[in-house]
Amino acid sequence: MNKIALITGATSGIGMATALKIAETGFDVIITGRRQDRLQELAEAIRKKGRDVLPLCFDVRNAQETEAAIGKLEGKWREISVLVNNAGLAVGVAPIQDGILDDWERMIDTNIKGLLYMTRAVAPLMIVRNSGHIVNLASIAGKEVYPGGNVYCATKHAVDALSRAMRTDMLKHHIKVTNIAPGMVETEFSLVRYKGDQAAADHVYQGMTPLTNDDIADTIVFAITRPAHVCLNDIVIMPTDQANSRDVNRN
Ligand code: NDP
Ligand code: 8X3
Repeated sequence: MNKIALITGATSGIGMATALKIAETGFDVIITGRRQDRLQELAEAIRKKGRDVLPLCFDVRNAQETEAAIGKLEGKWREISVLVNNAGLAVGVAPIQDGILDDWERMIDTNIKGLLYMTRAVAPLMIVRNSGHIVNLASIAGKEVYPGGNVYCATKHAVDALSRAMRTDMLKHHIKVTNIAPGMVETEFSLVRYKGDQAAADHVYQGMTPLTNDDIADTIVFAITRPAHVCLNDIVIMPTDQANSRDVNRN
């Protein structure tokens, strides 16, 4: 029987590329997100690769929806061996004194609470099988801070801390926890951050070569295909054109 991986936020960017690459590796996949049409399109693409796929449409900010979606899993779909906690977003770049409460709440509720709800729902399915791998999408924003990054950086610092904390809780259950901390990756991330302003989003990557979805998906596939006794704890992956959150080499 093929192994099962669950990827949150598979309707775009890193999550979509990861779902496709994990499927190519031989896993059957559970894909999640809020956009039903995109989940269906991705499910078709995965089926064409000869893999089984289960799309689940829900909002990770909603604890009840999250618990119900995982609680309803049947048969082989309960045997999740890899959970990729990828769903997340930045909203806005305002300095702290001008922060918009709704932006803050969306980031905190998705990036921290959503990741917690998913992990709480899925980890018991791994614990009964005494094995598994949780991959958390943190960020370079979880290692450093930058102007206007305030709450987004705080949520990713929380993910970084949770990865370390989860690793201690999961230790006796033989469950690996990998923290992935990318720099700039060109996805819909900046379009979401700038609330649909395409010119502002394009400006982020102007004159430099960012990472791609596939760069991160390849890294995740590498991490989850190491031998049972090997865990990659923390991976910082940057574009060659970016030294840290603030130093970017542009033409
Ligand atoms: P995208 O905007 O392209 O994708 C984000 C995904 O998250 C979408 O599939 C979206 O699906 C999902 N999502 C957002 N909110 C929710 C929610 N409430 N419930 C369920 N799903 C949700 O961005 P990326 O692929 O770039 O981002 C993926 C992760 O990588 C994020 O955690 C981000 O913080 C992190 N990251 C990104 C970097 C970058 O530069 N791009 C760098 C470092 C980390 P839908 O809207 O359908 O719900
Ligand atoms: C996304 C990377 O540098 O925009 O997490 O915060 S950054």
